[in-house]
Amino acid sequence: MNTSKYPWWLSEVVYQIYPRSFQDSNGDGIGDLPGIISRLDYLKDLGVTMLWLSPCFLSPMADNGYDISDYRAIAPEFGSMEDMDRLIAEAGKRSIKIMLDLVVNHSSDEHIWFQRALKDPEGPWGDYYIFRKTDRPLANWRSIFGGNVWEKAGDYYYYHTFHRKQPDLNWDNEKLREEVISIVRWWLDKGVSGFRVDAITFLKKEDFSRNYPPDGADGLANVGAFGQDVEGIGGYLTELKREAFDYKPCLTVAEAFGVKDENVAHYVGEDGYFDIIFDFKAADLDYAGEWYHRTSWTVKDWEDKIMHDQLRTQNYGWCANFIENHDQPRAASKYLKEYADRPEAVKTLGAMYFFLRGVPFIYQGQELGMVNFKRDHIGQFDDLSSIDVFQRGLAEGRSAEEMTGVLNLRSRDHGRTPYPWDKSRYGGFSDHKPWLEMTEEYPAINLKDQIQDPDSIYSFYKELICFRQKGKWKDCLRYGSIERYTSDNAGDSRGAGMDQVISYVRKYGDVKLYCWFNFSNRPVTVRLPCDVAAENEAELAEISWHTQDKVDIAGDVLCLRPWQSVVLRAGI
Ligand code: TEU
Ligand code: CA
Repeated sequence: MNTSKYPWWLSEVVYQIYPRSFQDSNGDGIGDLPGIISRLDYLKDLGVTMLWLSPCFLSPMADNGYDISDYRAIAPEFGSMEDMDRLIAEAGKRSIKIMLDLVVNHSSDEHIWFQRALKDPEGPWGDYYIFRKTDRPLANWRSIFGGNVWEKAGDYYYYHTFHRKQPDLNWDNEKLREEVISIVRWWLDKGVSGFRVDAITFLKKEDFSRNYPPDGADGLANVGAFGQDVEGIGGYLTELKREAFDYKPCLTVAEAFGVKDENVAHYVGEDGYFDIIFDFKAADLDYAGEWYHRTSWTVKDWEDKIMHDQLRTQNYGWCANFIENHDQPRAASKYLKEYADRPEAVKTLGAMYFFLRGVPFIYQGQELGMVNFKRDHIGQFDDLSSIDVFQRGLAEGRSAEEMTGVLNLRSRDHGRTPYPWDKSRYGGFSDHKPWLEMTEEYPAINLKDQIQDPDSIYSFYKELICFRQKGKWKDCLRYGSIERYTSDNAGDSRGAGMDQVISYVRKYGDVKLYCWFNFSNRPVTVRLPCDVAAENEAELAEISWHTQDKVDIAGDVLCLRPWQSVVLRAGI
């Protein structure tokens, strides 16, 4: 079939790097751009084709770079603009593209625009931000990192969705929008191939005069619950696409919490504001609203959330598929819980999301099956969100011990510990004490051991990437449609039920793939669909892909081993 009608970026496998924690090159305990350059051969070998770098621009680092004070400068701890140019060029030599993080809902309060705005809130720079002359906050909205969204500055208050050091930019101001467009074009001219667009659903603000029912002891209401995807946002985003992203070919992926189902059509697809968006319903299934409001989710709840996004998006475009990022705990710990250290379970987790419809993203360390750390007290955490949630938990009457437990499940630091290259002191990340403690697992989970072991999680990820890029079903995996699929349990009472299995079907032309992923420690017997048949071992080998020793089929019954993934092609 002719595949040239599909977007080029469906052939990408994106790898997210958190620059601070990937590789230190100059012994200051902080990862940097020369460090990334020194590891490009590794990334090439893994098979990824695009690198998304979390922000490495000039920043006071209140939120580790998500507070930018100059969009056209590199933070000195990460290197220089020459290093960035060299990274783009060296990656390019290896056919690896670079995607930058575009953080334009807010800037740093140390950005020159904000410094000027503070001096004259009524002047032209003041209008780059959102200032109001008032003696109290306009309403009771809680910012994402705690406290009222309105922060006092002299006779004025200014608005911040996130931390007070991250004042929101005023997208109603045409000059500000022109600045953003010119920043995007400037980086495209430098040779970057994509943007991950931060917190974009917050751009348009809800009516400031409206109070919401408080949802916490502080009397405030979480702005995330009502302040996203607000009517009118489309004007800004349409312009951003037309004037900035369409300037040169690039892949745009938006961090889009809170997009309403009926608006997905506006956000993705050929006429959408972006190419693809991240949906967070599956990623955040373990809590409701607050990290300390834990949920007891089931495999079926998880599958429902995944398939909801897959199916709503399929009508218009493609998904951005991920199980980890720099704001999330480690996927093995979150989804597999007490089985997080079982390589076969981690592999099935990888295969399940990798074969979904859309572009796969891998977060650094995920390919090693990294797990959450366990810390004993709040002083060991760096992430400002963790510290805020901890304090709010205490104010809600929870104990410090309980809240430390919550952070051990949810802190954003889990994904940010230095990359464990080997089992030496500081894991080959640095020869100096790193900015954030290593996870205590690093001697056991490190790249050097895994790269030498053909059965390791790393080797499995490499195989997964190769299978999607070059395997016999690559067109179906890249371009095929997706449907839910519920098989009949073949009724072996010793096994687990179908409720422990995630399954779906991918279809492209005359290729149809049934995919099953057993998320249980017990076997599951499945009645085979009638269009799957193999007379002998050789035919079975032709139509199957699986994890673990073999596909176990007897008659019309497939027995999934504990934590096994099986893909069967219909017909022969
Ligand atoms: O995240 C936006 C966001 O809403 C998350 O911070 C989410 O609320 C959080 O994971 C739960 O605590 C983006 C970035 O990914 C994040 O790292 C930044 O801190 C944030 O924007 C501000 O730029
Ligand atoms: Ca360094």
